Amino acid sequence: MEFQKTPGWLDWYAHPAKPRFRLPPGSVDAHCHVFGPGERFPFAPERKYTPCDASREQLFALRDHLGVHRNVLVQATCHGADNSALLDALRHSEGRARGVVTVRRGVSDDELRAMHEAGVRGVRFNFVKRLVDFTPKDELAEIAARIAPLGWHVVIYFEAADLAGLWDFFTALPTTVVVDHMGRPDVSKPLDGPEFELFVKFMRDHPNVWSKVSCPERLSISGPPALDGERNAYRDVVPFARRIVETFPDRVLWGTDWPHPNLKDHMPDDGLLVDFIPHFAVTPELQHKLLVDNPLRLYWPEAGT
Ligand code: 0GY
Repeated sequence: MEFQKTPGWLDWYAHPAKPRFRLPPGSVDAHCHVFGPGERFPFAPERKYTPCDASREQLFALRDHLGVHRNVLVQATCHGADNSALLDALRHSEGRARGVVTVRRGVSDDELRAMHEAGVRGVRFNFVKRLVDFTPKDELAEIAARIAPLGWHVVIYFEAADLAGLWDFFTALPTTVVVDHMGRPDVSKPLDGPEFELFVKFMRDHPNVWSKVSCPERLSISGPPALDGERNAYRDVVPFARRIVETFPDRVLWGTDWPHPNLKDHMPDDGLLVDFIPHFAVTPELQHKLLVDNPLRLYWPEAGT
């Protein structure tokens, strides 16, 4: 099937820089996607955007280029609850990829078992209104109860301003809960202001809550490297990311977010995203937890560290 990209859509970097920061051996990119290819894995009719293609072969090539060892693929909303492209990638990863899927209430036990077999370890609940239509909370609670016995977790994606309203639902979830992109803080607000404090409290009071320290390019207002050089890339995100990494070093994950859906004014160079890591995880110990120990504990506990 032929698909037309959403107007203004920026494609991912075809030739990212080789990172200068050497990732520790065994590092995991714990947030990335595959898109299609649309001809083989059509995008969902209910999608809110149409991406460019980003195949599993291209993802695995990026993995090797960056020095990443393993990937966690997260179902993107443009594929709805059809996880075929993601499952196909897992099955071709030689055990080096795990997945987080989107399912609906009607999913069967056999389907869940087959997904587990392929490497799925979580479901994603998305509350970002520009990306999805509303799903009733009782349906999500039912799904959470179904996947909990499999040892899976729930990944949640929401805007910072919506955390208070979603609090009761999130804090009742029966599994480990992983937040995408630090709950999307508004980095123009103070680090110790009420909005980010609520997110810190969410993690502090609930030891089952983890956070991905990812997507500086989505959160930054100061932006990518400019005339003052790459050392200053996304500098406004650094204090927020540092605070989460240093306060909760055993519950943080990192990911590229390749192929970076819905960016229209700036596409990050994935090599520079790797070089950004030591700005917010400033010691080798913090880096090892973020990139190796924590994701292995959650996604490959059998691999040990
Ligand atoms: C991300 C971010 C976005 C999109 C999705 O599933 C998705 O479509 O997650 C976004 O637009 O902020 O994590 O990929």
